[in-house]
Amino acid sequence: MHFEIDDDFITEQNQHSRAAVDEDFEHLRKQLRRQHVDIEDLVKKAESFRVAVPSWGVGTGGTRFARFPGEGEPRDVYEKLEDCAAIFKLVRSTPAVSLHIPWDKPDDATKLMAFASARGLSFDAMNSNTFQDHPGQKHSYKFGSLTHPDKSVRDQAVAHNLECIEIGKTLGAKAHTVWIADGGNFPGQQHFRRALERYLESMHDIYAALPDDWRVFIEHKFYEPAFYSTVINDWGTSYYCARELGPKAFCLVDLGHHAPNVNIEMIVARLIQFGKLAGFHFNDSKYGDDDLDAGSIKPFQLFLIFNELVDAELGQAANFNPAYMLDQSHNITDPIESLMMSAVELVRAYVQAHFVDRDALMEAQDNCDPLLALAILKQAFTTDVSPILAVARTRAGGAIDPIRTYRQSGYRRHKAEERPTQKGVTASGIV
Ligand code: LRH
Ligand code: MN
Repeated sequence: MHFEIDDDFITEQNQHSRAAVDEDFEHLRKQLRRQHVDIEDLVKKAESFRVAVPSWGVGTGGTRFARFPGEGEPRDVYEKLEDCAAIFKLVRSTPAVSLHIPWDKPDDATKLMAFASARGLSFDAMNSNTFQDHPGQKHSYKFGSLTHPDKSVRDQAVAHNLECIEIGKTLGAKAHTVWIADGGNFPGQQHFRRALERYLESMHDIYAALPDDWRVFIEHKFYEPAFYSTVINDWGTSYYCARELGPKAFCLVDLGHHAPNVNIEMIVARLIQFGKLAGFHFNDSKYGDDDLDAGSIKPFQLFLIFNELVDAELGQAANFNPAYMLDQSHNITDPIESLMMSAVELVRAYVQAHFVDRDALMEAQDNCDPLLALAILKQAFTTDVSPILAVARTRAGGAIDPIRTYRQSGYRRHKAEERPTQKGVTASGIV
C-alpha cells in the first residue's frame, strides 16, 4: 500500500489554526472594504489560479559539485506523480504536471494517464531533452542538437521532439516546450547566423508535427551550459523565431534565464503586447540560473510580473493564454515543501496584483506622478493576503498550513520506508 495524505487528516489539522485564520480574514475583509474591494472577489481569484509542477522538481536536485539525495526519493515517474498528488492535495492550485522526456518516458502512456487522473492530476506542457546523450542514442549532442552542423544529428533531435509530441497526445497534453543548450564555449566555434538558420529549419519540422490545438513554447536562456554564446539566448531571438514559425509558436519566460537585473516584467509586457507570451517557468535566482524557490529572493519582481499579467487579463489582451509552470531545483530542501511554498507565493503575487487600484494607477501614470504610481503598487504588494490564500485552499479541501500539515502527516518518512534508497538508483533527472 502506498501512503497518501487523506482529506480527514487535512481537515483535522486545519482545526488547529481555523479560528485564527477566520479572525484575520474578517479583519482583512474590513480593511479591503474601506478600499471598496470585496474580499470574496479576491478569494475567487485565488481559487482560480493554477500552476503546473515539474516532474523533475520532486526529486532532489544538485549542482556539478554534488547532490545530497533526500529520503524517500521518487524512483520512477509513478512515484513522482504520487508526490505531485500530495502537493496538489495540500495547496489545491497544482493539478497539472509537466513531464520531461526521456526522464519520464512511460512504458504505457495510457496506464500513466489513468494513474494520474485517479489522483486528480493532468499533464501540462511536454519537455524534450536534447541537452544530454541518452542510452542507445546514435549521435551525440556534445556540439548541439537542433542547430548541429551535421544534418543527421539535427534529424535525430527533431525525431526526439516528435516522439515527445506523440507521447503528449496520449497523455492529453496541449503544448510542447523546446529548450536547447546549443551554443559555443569559444569565439569562432559557431557561425551565429547559420546556427540560427539551422534552428529554424529544425523547428519548422517540429512545428509541422503539432496537432491543430497544440502550441510550441520556445524557451530562451542567456548562458549555461554554453559559456560563450547560446543560440536562443534572449527574448528577442525567441520572438523572431516564434513569428517565423507561425501562430502556434510562443515564447516561454524562465525567470532564471536572464542576466542579473534584467527587467523581466518589461519583457513580459512586450511579449503580451506582441501576442506571443507562452507562459512561464517560475523560480528565483540571485546570480545565474539558480532555480531557487519562486518568490524566495526577489518577491517584488514576482509581484511586478503578475502586475503585468493581471493588467493583460483584465484588459483582455489578444492571444493572452499564459501557461504557468514551476521549474526549480531543490538541492537542500524537501522538494515537496519547496514546491508547495512556491505555489503559494505565486497565488500570493497573483491575488496582490488583483488588489492594485488600476484606475488610480493609470491616473498617476497619465499625470506623470511616479511616486503615487509606485505607492499604489506598493500598497498592494505590502498587503498581507495570507488569510485569503488560506481560506481559498481550505474551501478547496486543502490545508490552511500546507508545510505544517505535510510534516505532521509523516509523508516523507512513509515514503522512505516504501522507497528504500538503492545505491545509485534514483529517478532520472537533472543530475
Ligand atoms: C533549462 C531548463 C529547461 C528544462 C531544464 C530542466 O535550464 O530551465 O526548462 O528543460 O531546465
Ligand atoms: Mn526552464
